[in-house]
Amino acid sequence: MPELKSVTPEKPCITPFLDASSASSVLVIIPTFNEADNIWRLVSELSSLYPSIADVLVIDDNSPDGTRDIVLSMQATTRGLHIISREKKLGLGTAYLTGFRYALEKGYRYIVEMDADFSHDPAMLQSFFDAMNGADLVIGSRYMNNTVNVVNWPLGRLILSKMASIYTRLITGLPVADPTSGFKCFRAEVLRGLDLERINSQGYSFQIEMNFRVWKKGFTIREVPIVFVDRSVGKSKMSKKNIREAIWIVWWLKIKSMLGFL
Ligand SMILES: Nc1nc2c(ncn2[C@@H]2O[C@H](COP(=O)(O)OP(=O)(O)OP(=O)(O)O)[C@@H](O)[C@H]2O)c(=O)[nH]1
Ligand SMILES: [Mg+2]
Repeated sequence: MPELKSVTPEKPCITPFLDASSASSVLVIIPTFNEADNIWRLVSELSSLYPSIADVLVIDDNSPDGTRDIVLSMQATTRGLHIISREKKLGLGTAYLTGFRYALEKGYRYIVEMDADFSHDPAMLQSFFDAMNGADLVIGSRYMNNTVNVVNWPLGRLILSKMASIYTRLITGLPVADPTSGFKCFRAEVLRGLDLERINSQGYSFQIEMNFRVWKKGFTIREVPIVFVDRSVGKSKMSKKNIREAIWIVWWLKIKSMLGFL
């Protein structure tokens, strides 16, 4: 059994796959566009919760608010902090794909997706790591066991998200309670097993498409409960276009899969 690494005094043990004697095996990918008010605190919390276990990769799309400069200034004092700066806003899906390629190239074993706006609590990552034993993809779910763990969302937003989950399950059969969640952890083999070049959806559709492809390849998906808190700082970048895309993507995935083109 490898040496175990403590995270907080209350949680002395972390799951055995995270071997503290080797280099970081986890890469947390955080896409950012105008997250200057969040990124410093998020990176600080991650590096103090998971020292020497998880590296962080920020994918910034030339945020006018200076997000990139904050990350660059933290690099001198923060171990394992990386940044890829893209020239303009190119969308969430391509940001993650860029991060996935980086992770595979560098040999990380576990790859986390996480928003910068504190809707995803860094402390909850511990339960993802625990659940990775025996799973290929762990999804942080707001809607497990018929509960709704969402704080501060307007009712309309909540209904939309919940309906999207039901709709996705009904059309595609994907056995996931929260298919649009953007808080998740992949085993590297899963990303290697997918044809990432063929994925070009964005936003919610990107999450649905990734889950669907992972499921169709026969990988094991597990959900862990999370509490999703609406951002208190900064602006949402989700658009009506993202919602429209998610409506048709489920049919596109289903048809492609039925024809054997997935
Ligand atoms: N690099 C990059 N990051 C993006 C882009 N669009 C959104 N993001 C980031 O992706 C994460 C999720 O975006 P949000 O705007 O919070 O979207 P959301 O969480 O689905 O929606 P809200 O609940 O309204 O906040 C945040 O960290 C954003 O900064 C983009 O085009 N490029
Ligand atoms: Mg958000």
